[in-house]
This record gives sequence, structure tokens and C-alpha cells, in this order.
Amino acid sequence: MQSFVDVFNDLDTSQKVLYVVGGIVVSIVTVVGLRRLCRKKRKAKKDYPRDTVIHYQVGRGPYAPSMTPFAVKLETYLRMAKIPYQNDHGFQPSSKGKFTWIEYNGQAVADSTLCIEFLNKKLGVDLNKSLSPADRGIAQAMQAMAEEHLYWFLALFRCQYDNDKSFLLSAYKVGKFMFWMIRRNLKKQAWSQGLGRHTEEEATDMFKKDLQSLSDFIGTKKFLMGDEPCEADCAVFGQLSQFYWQFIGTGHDNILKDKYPNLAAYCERMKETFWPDWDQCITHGGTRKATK
Ligand SMILES: N[C@@H](CCC(=O)N[C@@H](CS)C(=O)NCC(=O)O)C(=O)O
Repeated sequence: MQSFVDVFNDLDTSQKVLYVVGGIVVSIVTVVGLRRLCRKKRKAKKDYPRDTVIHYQVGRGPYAPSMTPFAVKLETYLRMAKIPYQNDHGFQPSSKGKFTWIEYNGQAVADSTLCIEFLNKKLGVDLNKSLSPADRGIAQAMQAMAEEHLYWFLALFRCQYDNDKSFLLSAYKVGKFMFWMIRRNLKKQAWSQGLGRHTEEEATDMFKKDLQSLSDFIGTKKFLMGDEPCEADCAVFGQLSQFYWQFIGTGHDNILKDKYPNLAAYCERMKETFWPDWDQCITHGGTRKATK
């Protein structure tokens, strides 16, 4: 019996080209078809009530409501703005490939900041209405530092530095291969962002400078911009929640409590104000006490 290679070799050039092109077309159609099928399956969601935000996020975290600071941010915003919402926990990322995201009356929105902008417009929410234009500017700058700079040190301590990873492995609730993939991806992102190219010592100094700036700026204020919380508090709290409650195994587990007590107090205040059900929103079932 002739093998496929023999049959192929017996063909003339034009037939070979036809075979190869045909093979490529069939492969592309199969891949596209399978992807469409999977997408259709992903869209077959539950029948959610109208006028309720569906917040898609990964599962709860052990000591804070999520391991993802952006999910803590978005959920805190939904609570601060008193918007009805339901969580849908799973590993389905947004159309931009990230967590966290929302759906509102069938409309999907990716990126926590764009979700907030969308809801502000749709529902006429303005959590910054008591701020002057200058204060809005400062709040925006603080949010950008927390999310676009401070966040990367969380990423680096989680994916790059040689710390005890046992907490992370159990907190992510994924297998060892997936854990390796997540960390590898994060490491690549930190490298592209730039902060991942510094030594651990250099990065740790920068990390502490961010915390010091936040600490100096908040001072004795109750919230970021004064007595009343504003939108940027959601983002700042989202990030700080990770350093305060879920920085375990990094060698800086209690950094907020020990070095920046006003930031620790701020985290506690945000938790008390917006998360009365905190203990039901964490998998450990009780607030972590500082360890020495
Ligand atoms: N700017 C985005 C950032 C979201 C983000 O970076 N999420 C991380 C988890 S903390 C993520 O989904 N990473 C997965 C990936 O990048 O593949 C937002 O505000 O939603």
C-alpha cells in the first residue's frame, strides 16, 4: 500500500500546490469554526436580571475578596455607588484578555476603569462630585500611581522574586502547570512594562517610595481626598488590599502594619465602610492577623 508521502510525491507541481493550499484552507476553516463554537458556548450564560451589573471575576481570595486588585476596586466601586450587582466567578476573561469585567443588560465592558466610566455615564453616578478640579487631578494621579506603578511590584513579588510561593499556589487554586503559566505571563508583562528589568533591591526601593507617597499624602485623612471617599479610593484600596492582607510569603508580609500604619488604618476603614460582609467574601473565613 502506498503511503501518503508516496502519493504526494507522484503528483505534479500544480497538484501539489493545490493540495497544500487546500490543506491550509481546511485547517483555517476548522480552527475558526472551533473558535466560533467555543465562543458560542461561552455566550450561553445564565439569564441575569435586567439593570443588574454582572461582575465577572475569578474566585474569592483567602484574606481579601479577590487576588486581583482590579476586582476589589470594581466591586468596591459598585458598593460605593450602591449599584445592584451579582458576581459571576470563573476563569472567563474579558474581550481584552484580562480580569475583571462586567456585563450590563447584555452589554459587555472590559477594563475596570472603563467599566466605571460606562456605569457613571449610564447611571449618572459621580463619586467625585465634591472634589474641586485640582483635587480631581490629584486623585487621578494617585490612582495612576497605584495601578500603573505600585501594581507592578505586586506582580514582581508574585512572579519574579524568589520568595515562598506556597501561599500563592493555594490562593490561586490552580494546578502547578497553570500556576507556572500565570507567573510566566506576568513576568513577561513586567519585563515589557519596564519595572521587571530592575534588580529586586532597586524595585523594592521604588515600591517603598510609592507606599511612602501614598502614606504621606493620606496623612491623617480618613480617605484619599478627605472625609468623604471618592472614586480613586476604590483603585487605591484595591491595590493596598493586596499588600495589607495578601502579601504573604514575600518577606514584606506586614509592611503596611509595621511601616505605614496610616495605610493599614485606611485599609481597615475602607473595609469597615464598604465591606461589612468581608468575612463572607474571603475564603479563609476570618481576617488574617499580622504575623511576625
Ligand atoms: N487595566 C486593567 C488591568 C487588569 C489586569 O491587569 N488584570 C490582571 C489580573 S490582576 C489580568 O487579568 N492578567 C491576566 C493577563 O494579563 O493575561 C483593568 O483595570 O481592568
